[in-house]
Amino acid sequence: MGISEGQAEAARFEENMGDPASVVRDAASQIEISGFALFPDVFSPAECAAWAVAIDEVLTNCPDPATSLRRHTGAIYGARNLLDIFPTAQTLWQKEPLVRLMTTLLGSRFGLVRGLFFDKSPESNWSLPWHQDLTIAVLDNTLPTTLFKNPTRKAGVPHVEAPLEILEQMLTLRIHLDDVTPDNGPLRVLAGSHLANAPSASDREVTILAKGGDVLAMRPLLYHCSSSASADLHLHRRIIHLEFAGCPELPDGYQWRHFVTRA
Ligand SMILES: O=C(O)CCC(=O)C(=O)O
Repeated sequence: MGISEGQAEAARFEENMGDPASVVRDAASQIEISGFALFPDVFSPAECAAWAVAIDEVLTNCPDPATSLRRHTGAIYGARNLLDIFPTAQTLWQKEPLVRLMTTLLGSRFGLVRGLFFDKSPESNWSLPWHQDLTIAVLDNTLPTTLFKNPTRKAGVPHVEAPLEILEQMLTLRIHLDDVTPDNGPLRVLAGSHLANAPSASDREVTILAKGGDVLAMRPLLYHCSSSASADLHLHRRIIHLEFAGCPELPDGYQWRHFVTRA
């Protein structure tokens, strides 16, 4: 039931594609209620293919194992610090309806604060349990604070768990470079769970199926998980994952590591 519901939502957006304002209005209200919305055909197959090749080249030549994440076989399954190693990620999102969506949900001062890359395939397979995305990348995570928690370093970059007030003003764009089918480890989300403290048994589970070029917008507080891809399938499931925040300033003297505004 989750799958057909996700497809119906995507079809509704497609019908409205002639009117960008109403596409964004519908998506913004869906995100407020359910925590996510899927935008079909934002990028072309040619753009997705070019980015997949360019990222693969960067990661293949990246000597840092904490940035270019690999299996012991050498297969790449993802990357941290995408904004540093693939600067195109700092600008590729600057198009409609994405900018209008972010302005609507985050306000006019929003900026891009972190980029990741995921590549799931039988050679680089993985699954993740239900979770929320709570950490942000900052310049210095050693400053005294009662608001930020659990300082860590990921690929050399200081991170902290952010307070709810900041996470509620964030939005993630997942740009699909490949089709996502029920068999290649789709993301599953619990609709509406971004509004609660914990997932509940009555939450509606939705499987996010997509075409290459589609963009999923989701709140980081939305509970999500994903299963492994089927072993007999040879499709990649590559995703550029970009996180945006509504406000350039952070409390307690903390600073975002990146805050990329639109040109
Ligand atoms: O792409 C996936 O399968 C899961 C990624 C994820 O859980 C995350 O972004 O936190």
